[in-house]
Amino acid sequence: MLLALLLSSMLLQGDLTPLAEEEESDEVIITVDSTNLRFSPSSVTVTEGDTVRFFWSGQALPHNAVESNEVFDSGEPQRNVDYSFTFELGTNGTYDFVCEPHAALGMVGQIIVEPAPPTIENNTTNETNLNVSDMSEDTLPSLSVGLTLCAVGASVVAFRRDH
Ligand SMILES: [Cu+2]
Repeated sequence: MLLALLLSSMLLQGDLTPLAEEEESDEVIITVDSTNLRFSPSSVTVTEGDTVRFFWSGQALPHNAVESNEVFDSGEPQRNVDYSFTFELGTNGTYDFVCEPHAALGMVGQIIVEPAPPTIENNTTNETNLNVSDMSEDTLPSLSVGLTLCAVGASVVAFRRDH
């Protein structure tokens, strides 16, 4: 019984999690580490729709972040930079970038953009969102059916043991 309940709640969470993630748009911050000559982190993996923010302030040296194919460019090297770039849908791929003044010293980085999870058509999404609010009503019947089956099974086992 307890196991069935646990399994049911795990399944429920499994159903809800992808929906929650779909609406999230994350921001990943890349800064400069204490050596003054490295991006930190120098390699990140994001998902389409996410924003990468190059952020540092009060640096000893001026830095920038320029993508190899000029996909993004934070501009002139500066000690204070706050530059954001959002990877829109369809931009999945690998992006190499450098700090121009320090590229030769190894101040380089890489951003891997993974495809966004398959999107549901707008109509379907709305329906799904509606269903989430009605989730308790929708899932309770199936939950009780499952529990009833478990109870029947348990009593059959008990019956056999008794006889
Ligand atoms: Cu630099």
